[in-house]
Amino acid sequence: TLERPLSPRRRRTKRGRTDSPSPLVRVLILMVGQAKATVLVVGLDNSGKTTIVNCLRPDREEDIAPTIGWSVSRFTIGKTKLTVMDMSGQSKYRELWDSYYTDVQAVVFVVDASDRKRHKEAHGVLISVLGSGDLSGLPFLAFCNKMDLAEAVPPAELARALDITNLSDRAWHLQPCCALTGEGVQDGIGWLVARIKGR
Ligand code: G3D
Repeated sequence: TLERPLSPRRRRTKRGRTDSPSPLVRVLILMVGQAKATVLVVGLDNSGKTTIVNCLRPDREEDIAPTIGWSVSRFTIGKTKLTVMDMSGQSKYRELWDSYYTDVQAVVFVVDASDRKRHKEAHGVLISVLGSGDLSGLPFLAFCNKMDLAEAVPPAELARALDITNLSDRAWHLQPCCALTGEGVQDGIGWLVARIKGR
């Protein structure tokens, strides 16, 4: 789905999010078993990590708290338990990240597609994350977030800016999304869950 445009928005809840997974994700949910997984969610501050995590939680009424340092969230998709480590992208916290790289089964990297001037910085962070030995070979999902904004770059352009297309040592997927509405988020996680099960 690298260049797939976002479809017209699905029906939304009063809080502005889609209220059911797509048919594709429902099929993936049926396919997954009892696997437990720890998923590392990283990205620059303000990229939308907290919004994505809250959008996936069954308890959708929870308020979105600002990310300070790091936080751990647990939620379930189908029968697969996911633990998400949502860490601030602010540079003063980055040295904390690698202490959470052990016992991780997948990596999610969130990028604000509309913030073109920070894509180089995001690329630098991504290099350091994917360069960690603890994370080598793990399935890698990149969310190209904030696709609802006019300034958002096309996913293919973001893939070039982050040099994702040259990744050959792991399964990867670039998913355009809008965390505010949930569009694309569950599809991306569905891909990740299927990859974790397949390992
Ligand atoms: P972080 O956890 O990566 O730091 P947040 O980022 O999830 O806190 O999101 C930062 C800001 O971006 C929030 O706005 C949030 O509402 C907004 N945001 C997240 N995803 C999207 C998206 O897909 N589209 C748009 N337009 N905005 C998004 P505020 O105003 O609360 O700071």
